[in-house]
Amino acid sequence: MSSTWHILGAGSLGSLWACRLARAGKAVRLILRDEQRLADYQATGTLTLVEGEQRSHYAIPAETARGAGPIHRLLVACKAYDAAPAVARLAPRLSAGAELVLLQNGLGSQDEVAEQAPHARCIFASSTEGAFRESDWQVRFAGQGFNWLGDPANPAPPPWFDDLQEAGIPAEWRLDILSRLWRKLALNCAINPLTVLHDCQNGGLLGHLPEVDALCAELTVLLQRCGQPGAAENLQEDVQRVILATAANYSSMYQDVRQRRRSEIHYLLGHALRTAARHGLVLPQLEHLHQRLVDNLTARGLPGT
Ligand code: NAD
Ligand code: KPL
Repeated sequence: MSSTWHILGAGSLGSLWACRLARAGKAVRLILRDEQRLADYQATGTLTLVEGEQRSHYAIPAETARGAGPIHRLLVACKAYDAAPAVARLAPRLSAGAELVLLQNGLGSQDEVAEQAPHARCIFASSTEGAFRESDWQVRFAGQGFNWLGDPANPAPPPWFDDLQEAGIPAEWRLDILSRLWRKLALNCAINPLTVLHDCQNGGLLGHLPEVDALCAELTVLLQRCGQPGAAENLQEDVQRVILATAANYSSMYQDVRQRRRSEIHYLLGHALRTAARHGLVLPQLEHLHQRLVDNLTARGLPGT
């Protein structure tokens, strides 16, 4: 089986992973959105990774979904709302037993992707690394972090897992990946929407702690009810710890909204509320937060889903 890493989405995280894998000598191919993006990339010919003052250039081959040849290993590095449609376009090229690594934040997109690729193995990832695009085809590695990977359907790590260490991508294989993704989702639900509504850095929420605590209380009930008691433990303390540790940062949702990009609300707060509804739970604080956020996004002319 080919050991090529196909990278779907050459945005911030996709480029960060592609450059590090290429630097370690792994075979990497980018899959770009359309012929226009491919022509743009080919005019430049390289991806640039910026780390501090250092700039490294990698001539990684690229194609579109219409390229030829089977795909055995695919890193899905699109936003959560783009992941399933992007994988659907590639479905005819996925080999039997193909492995997909899903980098999306939040929950819900992983199941949407699995529906489009029923014969593939879907490996879920939760990342705290930070990267952003300085310009087209140039990504800055902005925050050291970590990656947890796991497969809720199969405890065995994939045979290529050591590629990550060889590429300097910090990663651990976890049997409790769903718990990690739920915990991150809960942190994001307690922090990110409020930073948009109060127009503040994460640290600005120290002035709104009763509101944060009320959300944490409902998120704790939800996590316990939906079979994720581990993700519920000490949530309120952890949220306050993250607010303090990231006080000077703007949340990812704040940045999306500021840059007039669609947010991933559907896979964060939206997923929390859909799960609550399935369990017959009424969570008034979270529902009110969701409504305020949708109103806020709509008033800015941004999608509320
Ligand atoms: P991004 O917007 O920078 O990159 C996504 C890329 O996917 C874009 O280049 C877009 O053109 C491309 N894309 C969309 N549809 C496509 C298609 N059909 N075919 C090919 N390419 C397609 O997003 P990002 O910041 O890298 O985030 C990706 C995911 O990782 C998100 O769910 C995000 O929440 C999560 N995440 C990001 C960071 C970070 O620091 N950037 C950190 C942790 C988690
Ligand atoms: O993950 C985050 C984000 O901004 O998306 C933190 C920093 C934890 C805030 O929720």
